[in-house]
Amino acid sequence: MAYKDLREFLGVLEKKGLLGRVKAAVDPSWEINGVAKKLIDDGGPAVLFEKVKGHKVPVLANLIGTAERLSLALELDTTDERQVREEWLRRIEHPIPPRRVKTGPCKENVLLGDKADLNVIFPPIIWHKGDGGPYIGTLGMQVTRDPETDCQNTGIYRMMVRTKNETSLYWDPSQHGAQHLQKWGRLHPGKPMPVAVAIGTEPCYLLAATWKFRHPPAEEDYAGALRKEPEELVKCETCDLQVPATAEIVLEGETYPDELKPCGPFGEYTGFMGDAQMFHVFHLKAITHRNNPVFHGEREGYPSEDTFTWMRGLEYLAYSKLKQMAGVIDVHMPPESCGFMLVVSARKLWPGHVNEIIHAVWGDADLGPYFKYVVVVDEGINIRDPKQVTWAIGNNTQPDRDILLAPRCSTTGLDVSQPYSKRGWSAKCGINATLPTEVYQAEGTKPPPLCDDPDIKAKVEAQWKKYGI
Ligand SMILES: Cc1cc2nc3c(=O)[nH]c(=O)nc-3n(C[C@H](O)[C@H](O)[C@H](O)COP(=O)(O)O)c2cc1C
Ligand SMILES: [Mn+2]
Repeated sequence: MAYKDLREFLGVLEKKGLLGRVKAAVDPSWEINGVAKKLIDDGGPAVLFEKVKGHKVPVLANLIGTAERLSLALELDTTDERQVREEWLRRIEHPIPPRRVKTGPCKENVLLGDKADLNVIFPPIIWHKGDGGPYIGTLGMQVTRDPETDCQNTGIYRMMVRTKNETSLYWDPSQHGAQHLQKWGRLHPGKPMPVAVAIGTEPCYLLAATWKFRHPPAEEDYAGALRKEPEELVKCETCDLQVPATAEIVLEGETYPDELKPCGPFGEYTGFMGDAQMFHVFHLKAITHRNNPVFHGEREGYPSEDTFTWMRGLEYLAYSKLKQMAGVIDVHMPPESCGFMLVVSARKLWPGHVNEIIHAVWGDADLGPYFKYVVVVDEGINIRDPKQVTWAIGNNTQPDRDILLAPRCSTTGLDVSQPYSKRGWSAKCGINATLPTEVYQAEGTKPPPLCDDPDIKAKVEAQWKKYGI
């Protein structure tokens, strides 16, 4: 049975000893940041800060901060990365439409117009020293509707509190929410577009909001697929957007296509501080929330929960696309590369095949902007073991032959390898770290075999006791 809401999931985590409750009062200006960072570094539990100094709403952080909790969110009992990935991809093949309900717990309190005050509902958390202000979204899920197709979208886009009823809203231009606003501006010039924000939902809705799906259907249909039951949605008070009925908090508001204000700086998933930039603005019209709501947020920075949410999703997406190519066996995105590197395991089938695989990554609109480095290794190399990948690169490559450079491609604006004037642009590097069999073949020879025989290794291991070591 799917978790009906965030609270039920927290109950399961608590029973398993995977939720810590902090009863001591914590300072939102630095202490939540510090504790969340230590927990992610140590592979610690999810954490509920019950008392935030000067505020009455408790804060939940580090919810999906380990492979075990990602697996539990999907009600699986394995932490084998490949099994979780297979199951994820199997489930999303069968989207389940949401069930529309008349009302739900998120309507227990309805605050309209002037009664809606962000400062009352959100503890002013500074997630990283140097942030430009308190951020609501890191884990706010923004719901919009495609003005052409009518299909809803949900994505996670940051919001910095500016006043009691105004936040910034940063969605990268490639994100679906931003594309909706761009279409809206064309179809309804000068008018604001409705935006709703759900905070604190059952975990599959959250996971769906981190994935780059093709639409229609909407993220709620994919969330239904992931939890294997329909998501229950309820209509907003001030517009016709539909949000999860059991969300802890829902913000309703609107955004103008041409209105930009400064937002940031903000600590980024790369581990660096991002700079302040001009972003869209969210104007609050209503807040609805459950009784005794929990605010769910996330410290970004590196490492962070992102490793187990959108970064896993990015790897799953790369896998689902590349496995359709002949010869591709597996892909892995080392989380410590922060989304910049993809390692591909492949069986070479023809001359030039490896370069085709590399170009396929860069040529894909969803993958290309992320992967600055694509490394292709032979199928015998364990792509999840950095030692084996480094061994392959060190031994198999000739830099002038096996490194492919592609200039003037795109990258995330958060890539600090470029100075601010060049952000968004990046060269790309492909490394063919497969054994160069074809080069030997061309001169009529074969590459040398490995000096350790797996048969001997297995025999020795099988009778290891005999040696008394
Ligand atoms: C914690 C977290 C914070 C994120 N913050 C942002 C953000 O501020 N802006 C943004 O464009 N994407 C952000 N993302 C990535 C998007 O949520 C992700 O790319 C998602 O696919 C967007 O939804 P869409 O594909 O429907 O546009 C964040 C993801 C997570 C997990
Ligand atoms: Mn989407």
